[in-house]
Amino acid sequence: MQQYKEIIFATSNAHKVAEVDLIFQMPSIKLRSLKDIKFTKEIVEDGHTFRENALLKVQAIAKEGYTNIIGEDAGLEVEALNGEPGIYSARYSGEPVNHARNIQKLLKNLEGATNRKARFVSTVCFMDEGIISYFEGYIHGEICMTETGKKGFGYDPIFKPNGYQYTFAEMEDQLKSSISHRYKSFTELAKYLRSKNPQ
Ligand code: ITT
Repeated sequence: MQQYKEIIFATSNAHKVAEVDLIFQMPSIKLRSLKDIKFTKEIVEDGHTFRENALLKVQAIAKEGYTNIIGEDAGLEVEALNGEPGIYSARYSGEPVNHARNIQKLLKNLEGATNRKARFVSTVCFMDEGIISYFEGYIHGEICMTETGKKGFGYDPIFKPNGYQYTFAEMEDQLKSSISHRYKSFTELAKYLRSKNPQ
């Protein structure tokens, strides 16, 4: 039976690592980040979908000789903007990545819009000795008129999930990590791993 002792999480985003540490409670698995394996090259994310970009992250690390790898591509889709910024969420307002500028651009593009519905998407790609599987997670909510809160990252200060009166950036880390798009995709991955490796 396959044992998953060590899995590389192909991300350089420390917030994602912290969130996944809260979500992914599997004692038999040690998640190692790119920082842990001292991988510092840039991974070019030029795919056309979340899946393609998640796979590119996995492939970049597979080239280094690792076999069990997670890549996640995530983003925000705004209904009134036809799904923008989507896969371009990180670089919505250009290079270098700047979350404050991205938020300003999004709020400007939504000026006057009555439909402020949006969703976060998380697509996880897992490579397991060459076998590729994908897991998706979504959370629906709306884009606020202004920024509120200092926690989290990215668009968190302007995203209010449905059923809550405050933004992701105002929530305790534990709460965001129990309802988010990332919670859903990584919980699906955890189920898959448990089914292959009962504890
Ligand atoms: P890696 O590629 O190294 O994993 P990244 O931050 O570049 O890290 P993504 O390519 O998945 O990650 O970028 C997605 C962007 O979408 C990210 O920069 C944020 O702007 C936004 N985003 C994704 N998840 C988010 C979340 O939980 N809260 C707020 N914004 C998020």
